[in-house]
Amino acid sequence: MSTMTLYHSPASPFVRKVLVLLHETGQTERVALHAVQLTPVAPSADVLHDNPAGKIPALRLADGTVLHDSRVILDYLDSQHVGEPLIPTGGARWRRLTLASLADAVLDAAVLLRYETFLRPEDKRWDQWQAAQQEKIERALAYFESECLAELASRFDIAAIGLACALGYLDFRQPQLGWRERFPGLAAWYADVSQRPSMRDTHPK
Ligand SMILES: N[C@@H](CCC(=O)N[C@@H](CS)C(=O)NCC(=O)O)C(=O)O
Repeated sequence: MSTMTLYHSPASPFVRKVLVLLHETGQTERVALHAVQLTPVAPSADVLHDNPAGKIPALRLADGTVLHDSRVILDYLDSQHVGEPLIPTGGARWRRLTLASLADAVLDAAVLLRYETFLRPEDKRWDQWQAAQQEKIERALAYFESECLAELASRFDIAAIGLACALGYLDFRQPQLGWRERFPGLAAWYADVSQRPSMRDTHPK
């Protein structure tokens, strides 16, 4: 039976990270989804009630406590299962959290780019700002490609979940970036992890 409620949109890559972790740790049944639609300029009243920042994901626990953002929620949910933690507790912890943070930086830039092109009126757009967000994405992916392939392949943990959701979001919202051609190692890794049930069941739409 569900004891927690997750504010959810099937397009949100930050929400997807939570869903993938729930799936990977066998906790899907514990969380009910509360569908919302929101943008920075059209917030959801329900979300605002529970998260003054107006952002998803936010997770309401059985006792009414609300957790946000995705990093906090992942940390909490990872403490709620008996399997091997997806946020390592040993020496690898800080490295893996740092890689997860870099994956989140890709997502932040990609979500901002999406808002810039989808929400901002055309006469107010700023090409240089868009280019700078795109460069952030490219620098981060170049680092993952040149430094992290073996680490990523070693375990589908917090870092790998973050990057997989980020690459899935680029495919969904920024396909014109053509990241696969420039980062073939990441493309091969992503093709592999995309087959996991947790990734297949949470495809953005
Ligand atoms: N750092 C946050 C980012 C969450 C985020 O930006 N979510 C987007 C949806 S993908 C959102 O709620 N946007 C609405 C807004 O920015 O007001 C997290 O990790 O949860």
